[in-house]
Amino acid sequence: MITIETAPIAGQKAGTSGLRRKTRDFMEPRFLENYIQSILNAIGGAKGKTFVIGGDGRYFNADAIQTILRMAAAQGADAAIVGQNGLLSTPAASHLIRLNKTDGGFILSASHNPGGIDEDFGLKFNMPNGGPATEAVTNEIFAQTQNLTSYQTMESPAVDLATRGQTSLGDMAITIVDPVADYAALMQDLFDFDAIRSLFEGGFRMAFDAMHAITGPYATTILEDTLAAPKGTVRNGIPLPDFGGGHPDPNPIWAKELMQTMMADDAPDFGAASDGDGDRNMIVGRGAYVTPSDSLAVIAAHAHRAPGYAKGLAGVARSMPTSAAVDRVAAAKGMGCFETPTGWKFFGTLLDAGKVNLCGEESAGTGSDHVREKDGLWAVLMWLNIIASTGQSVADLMTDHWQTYGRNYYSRHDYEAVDSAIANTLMDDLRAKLPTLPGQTVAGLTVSGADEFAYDDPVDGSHTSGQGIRVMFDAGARVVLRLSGTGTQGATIRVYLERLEEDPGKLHQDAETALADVINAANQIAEIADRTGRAAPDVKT
Ligand code: VG1
Ligand code: CO
Repeated sequence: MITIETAPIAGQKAGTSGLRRKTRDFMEPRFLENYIQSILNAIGGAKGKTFVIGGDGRYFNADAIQTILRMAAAQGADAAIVGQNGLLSTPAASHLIRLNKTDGGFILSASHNPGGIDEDFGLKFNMPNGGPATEAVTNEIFAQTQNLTSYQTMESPAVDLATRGQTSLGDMAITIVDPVADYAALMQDLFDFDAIRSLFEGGFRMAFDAMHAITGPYATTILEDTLAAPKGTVRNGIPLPDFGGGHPDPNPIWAKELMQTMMADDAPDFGAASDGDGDRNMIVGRGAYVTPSDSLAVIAAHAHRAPGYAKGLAGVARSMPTSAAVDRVAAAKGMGCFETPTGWKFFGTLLDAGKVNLCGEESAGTGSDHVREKDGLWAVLMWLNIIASTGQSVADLMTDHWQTYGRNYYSRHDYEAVDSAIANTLMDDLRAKLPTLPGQTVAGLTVSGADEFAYDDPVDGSHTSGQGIRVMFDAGARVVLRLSGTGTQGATIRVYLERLEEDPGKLHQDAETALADVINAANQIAEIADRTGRAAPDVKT
């Protein structure tokens, strides 16, 4: 073991999901080592512990894993379980942490952010329950980064990550595992694979876009090799260090090719995509894009059709900016329903306590208590199970859903790489005027309430404030504004827009049209165009 002197590096503070920076920042001397040491210090050291290690395969993935292995081995860790070639999707890593009853895991990913030496890299620590470090642990890691004086590592040649089986580093045992096998077995336990296989054997066609990211091998094994989907169902299925130069974010903007395929006359029956690290999903039927908020609500209504959820759901949880569509299903079915801050780390206590077994976010994250992360392929398989069990198309499922529960029209507008000072002032000024808003009429909508979201965790009692500004209007309309916590450049302002429609004759409008008044109201209240100088958002999802 060697001890290397170091000094704190400013700003090593995790955002919504771990620490994300430009890849070159992570490659700076001591940057990665400092952060790993801070994590190990925050959890009481590595001695005697077992960790799961893997990432989404982006540039610097394998190098970072070697650094973690050396530091863990030098500091007395018992064992490491590493995905072959350093690959593990985020949900598969969460599953391995739980399955092997380990002490946590290191996940290397900047998720939906582009990869490559000039793009983004990230690292996050997950806890023994398989979920992202809680706010308390995240804060302790940050405190450690600010007081660091040294780290411990060892000198050794690189561990061979390509060969499955047992190896070691110093006294630490290392198992290189098939990244897919245990995860695929878990999916087989949860879903009716026979029914889904019959669907494909009956000629059902699907397009799955892995976006050159981590889900390629998972989707190929599960969809094509196990469920008999035709070869070629999985597109862009080989993970690349730069994701083929793309932006591995599964939404209609970044998964444009898939959208074109699904909107064409000869479209397949079903389309789906996942993100860089495999925890997000996009669901699209022939000619029918499903918003993530609606997807969550549909799953809540139909989850009992999948064998793993046959007993029904105890409760559901959604992040605050996610639409209230799932709340309406929960109310109708008598399920518990919770509203949490943005980020999967806030679902962990509710899942562990058995209060909820389905969670979701408007940002294309859906998952259940089978792991403690959102899970892209899980959501896709859930939809396939629902389609196989109901015999309905995606479009028909959506129409039925809206007729039963009403439709929460929804859109998110992102203003990216805004000057941080401008974005912060916009939020500060908006916060200051919240008390004056109720009763005012803006763009024809009357404000019924306005506040800044704070959360009291009903399980561990922790309090989290400053989680987004929300303005509620009469008739079920709402605007939410918050600043992104995953970007690496300037500030991203996210504007979340929603309006409930219960008139059966108005359930099939274009979302942006249906939300026109809400969009105008948001812009007037927050003065977005004036302050940012942007006439329109960069991305609408
Ligand atoms: C975004 C999403 C949030 C999600 C987070 C991590 O955070 O809005 O819902 O949990 O990314 O997703 P933010 O702070 O930029 O809005 V992922 O796929 O990076 O693990
Ligand atoms: Co992700």
